Amino acid sequence: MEEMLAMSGLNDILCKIKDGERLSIDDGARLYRSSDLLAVGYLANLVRERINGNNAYFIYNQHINYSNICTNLCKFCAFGKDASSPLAYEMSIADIRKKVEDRLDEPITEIHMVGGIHPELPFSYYLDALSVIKEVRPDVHIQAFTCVEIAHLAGLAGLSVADTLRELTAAGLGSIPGGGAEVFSPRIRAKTCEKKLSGEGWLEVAKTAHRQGIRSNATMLYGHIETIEERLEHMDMLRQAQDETGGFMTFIPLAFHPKNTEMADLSRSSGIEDLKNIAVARCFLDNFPHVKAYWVMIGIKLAQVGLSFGADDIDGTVKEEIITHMAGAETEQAQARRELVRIIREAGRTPIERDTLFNVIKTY
Ligand code: V47
Repeated sequence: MEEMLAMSGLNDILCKIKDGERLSIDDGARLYRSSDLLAVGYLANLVRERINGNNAYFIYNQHINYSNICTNLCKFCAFGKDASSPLAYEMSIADIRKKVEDRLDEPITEIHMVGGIHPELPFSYYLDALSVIKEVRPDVHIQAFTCVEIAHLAGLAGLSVADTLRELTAAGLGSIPGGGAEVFSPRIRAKTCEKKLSGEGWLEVAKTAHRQGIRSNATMLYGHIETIEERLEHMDMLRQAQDETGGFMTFIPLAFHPKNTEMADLSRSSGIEDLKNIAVARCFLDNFPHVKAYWVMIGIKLAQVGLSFGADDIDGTVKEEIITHMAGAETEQAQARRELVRIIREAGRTPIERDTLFNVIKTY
């Protein structure tokens, strides 16, 4: 394989990876532009196995999207709706309670809760949403509200981000999911999500959380109008933030789904693109402990292959996913735990059910 790498012109990157040397943006661009997918995957697998051995993680989780009403209305999003849309919805606190109660017989350890930037819900709604989940299911870890939502909540509360996070944590927030990062480039934000919190703003919320001991994830939405360099600059900003705080757990490349969005003329990403985004991220983000192949977006079969291309996590059981399915995802709504275990085993990895913070629940 290493002879193959010499042939693919990536030998110097192999040496850097073996020596634990950080890759430059230029190295990352060469990996993206290489036509030798197996060579790129081999490099990513070296990093993956150095950091995570043969482990492949999953979680038993539940998604709750409390409302799709959103004032940002990003061009790549099919989920967010104006309040006047017939497709707009908003859960009451009683609805959220019912969602949690309905699945009390399942061994769910994490509730992932995000929504849009709602123009009217008060700060108390978000505190009550957290509290009611904890009341019904006290042991569950709540991973909720993207950095974009948290900046909005701080505005609603009239508090600093740090104090807002203190209030949210007191009500039950455990950690922060990686959404809302998109691509940090101001060019991409101006063209696709001009009303959204800036990339710097997103990073500032994440770093503030980390300084308080709140862990978070990071995403990158790829496969629309961004360039390879913009992807790498995005990851470079994440890598620098991680050097400062060490608070990120997982990086999740998100494959753009165009259906029902204002960018519906674009095509879906290819399997090669999906695997390259996982692999380049694994090589480039040397200080991120985990890289996730999110099966909801790339399908369970490609997520399985992703476990040999740098990914060590495939997210979880999920069951009710709206954001990607509104945008045309044809993947399942849920995966049974035994199915996740089976596909990980078949990939030759050790299936590990984890909690949100990567404590081991069970090794299969
Ligand atoms: O922030 C929106 C993205 C994100 C589309 O932290 C789209 O573990 C593809 O962040 N096509 C929400 N993507 C999902 C998310 C997430 C999911 C699972 C796990 C974690 C985690 C985070 O989805 C949004 C946005 O970046 N998104 N529209 C679309 N059409």
